[in-house]
Amino acid sequence: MRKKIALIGGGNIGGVLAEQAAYRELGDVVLFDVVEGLPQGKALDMAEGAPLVGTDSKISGANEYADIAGSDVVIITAGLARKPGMSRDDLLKTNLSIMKQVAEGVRDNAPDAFVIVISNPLDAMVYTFKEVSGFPKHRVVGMAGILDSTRLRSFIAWELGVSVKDVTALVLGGHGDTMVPLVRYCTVAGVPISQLISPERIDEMVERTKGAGGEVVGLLKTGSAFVSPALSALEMAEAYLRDKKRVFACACLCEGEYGVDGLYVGVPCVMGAGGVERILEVELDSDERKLFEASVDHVKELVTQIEI
Ligand code: TXD
Repeated sequence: MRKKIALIGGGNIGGVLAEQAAYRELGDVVLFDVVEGLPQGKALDMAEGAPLVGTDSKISGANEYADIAGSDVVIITAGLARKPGMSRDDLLKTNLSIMKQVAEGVRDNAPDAFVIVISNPLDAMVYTFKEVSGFPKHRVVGMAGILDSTRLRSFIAWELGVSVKDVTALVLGGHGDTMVPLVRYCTVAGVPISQLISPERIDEMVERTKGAGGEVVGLLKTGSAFVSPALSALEMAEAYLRDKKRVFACACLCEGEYGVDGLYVGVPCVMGAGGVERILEVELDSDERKLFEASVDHVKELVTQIEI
């Protein structure tokens, strides 16, 4: 019996999620959107291409929440994306009302699902989903740090001309300009990057990581990054579905960890069949702690604007 994956939001990221989830046979895929025909058209196109990939995953489009019934995994991209000049926080008001609607639909139709929230402003959206749905914290997580860490991994690999496979990086905190790339924990095959790259270049890569989302928005002009966010969320979904015990930076509900209580913030966690199975508390030096606390304060300020 194949698993069932519901994708709430059939836009740029939703389309890549559907295609990759089905073509990797992670499960049967239901692509949901409020726009009539959009999810159905995308799903039909992907399904017709299946023989070329050899997948037997079913791919369907839906405009009714009843069609996501019994989903094992729900990935949420519903909401507006940024345009040039917009911050992620500018999306709060519009996407907040969308997220409340989505949370009710998922709560009522897929009450046992593991939920990955992607919509921005991420830290506020995942918090909203948790509050409205009432799902347990291990089954509600935000996709952000894994993408930010992946972007930094790419910049390090390009700088040194090494395989991306041998680069690790860790970015914690809120998913915005206050995110905290932990340079001390970035390595190439275990070698700290401080032994391989000058401090000046490391600072430039850290700044590029913080601005990486905006850099793509500025180039696309009509929307934001969609392939790397989709691939990041699929790593998380696969870790859950295949009980892989992967360690990612994700927006998790902290209840005392890192001195944070009652907020979703990007922290390293172990992801497996139990969802967010545990949060790993890594040591932060005084500078890193200061940056992390400033990032948490920004998330706090954003969340105070939410009325559930
Ligand atoms: O790292 C991250 N978390 C970010 C997240 C990385 C990149 C993009 N980030 C955010 O994801 C972005 O700022 C947006 O808030 C979401 C989705 O981005 P995407 O690029 O996929 O946006 P699109 O292409 O506009 O798709 C959004 C879809 C669109 O088809 C709408 O019709 C649909 O959402 N939508 C809804 N679906 C379901 N239910 C409701 N109410 C609804 N409203 C709009």
